Amino acid sequence: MDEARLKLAVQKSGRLSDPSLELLGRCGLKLSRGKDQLLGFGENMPLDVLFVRDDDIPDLVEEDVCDLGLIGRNVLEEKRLELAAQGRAARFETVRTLDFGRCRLSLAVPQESPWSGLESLRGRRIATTYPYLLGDFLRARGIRAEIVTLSGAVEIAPRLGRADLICDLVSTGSTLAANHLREVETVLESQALLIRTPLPLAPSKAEWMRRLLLRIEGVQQVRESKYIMLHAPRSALPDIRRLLPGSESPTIIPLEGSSERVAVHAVCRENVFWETLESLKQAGASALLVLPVEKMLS
Ligand code: PRT
Ligand code: ZN
Repeated sequence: MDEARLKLAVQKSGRLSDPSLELLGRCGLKLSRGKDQLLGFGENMPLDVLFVRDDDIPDLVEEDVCDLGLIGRNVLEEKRLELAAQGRAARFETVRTLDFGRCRLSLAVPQESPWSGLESLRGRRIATTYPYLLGDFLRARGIRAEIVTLSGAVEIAPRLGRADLICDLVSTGSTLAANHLREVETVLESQALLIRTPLPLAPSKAEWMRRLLLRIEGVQQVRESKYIMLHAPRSALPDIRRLLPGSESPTIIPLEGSSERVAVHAVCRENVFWETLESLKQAGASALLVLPVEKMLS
């Protein structure tokens, strides 16, 4: 592989694949990739993407095969604890928290099982694919329970008699409901992260990493940001400024033929909801217009 190009590990096929590629696309990356090819070549940036199983991503960054990786916090923290158990410190750093892949690692008991807090865990068998995270959670709370490590299909373990309860990832909760399980406690909140090797990079790579991070920041800001335009009487400006969500200093433009009314333009770094528009209207605003923001660089 070319040493002058950044290498980024991304999940090949799974829940993180599409949002990861979408993020890179929004950062301007054009990737050429043959069908089923493991390596995508960045046509317009010195950045190549390696497509792998998500579980391999921390190792690839650890072992310097890749400079960067997009990975769920759950997988990363499990790996960190696994390395710690072997007396090794992890050699990856989190550089950005991303706004996709949200889920939580939770404890769930069979619907009819009584639950009176963490005490109910003592001496029970808990099935999971995250033995290190669960072990750490139990240790920190002084609870002794048996961890049953499985490689998948955790949600059916109680029905099969292999465990009393489970510790698994949840997003909507419909898998738990379908398996007559009830979520009782969160072990870890998770979302996708961008990780990097802690090793220093060659200057050209470091420069592209810096640019990529700035673009990711821009993409994240834009998702929430809106451009808002409205007309208002000058006297209402203090109220209107208070109501504009997450905006710094709006632009005030005089309106032709009126000394009393002005146009207000502002970038709001939060979503603008109907309630906000209604309050603005009540404060005296008219001709309200909310536009999406395409790109942003500050
Ligand atoms: O093949 P590979 O090893 O790469 O993929 P994988 O099967 O290990 O992972 P994948 O694609 O299922 O998930 C990748 C990452 O997505 C996870 O490590 C999490 O960081 C994140 N993520 C977000 C989730 C979920 N949401 C999620 N709901 N990962 C798994 N689930 C599963 C969960 O295990 C359970 O079976 O979905 C089910 C529950 O979903 P709900 O919506 O019914 O609650
Ligand atoms: Zn996996």
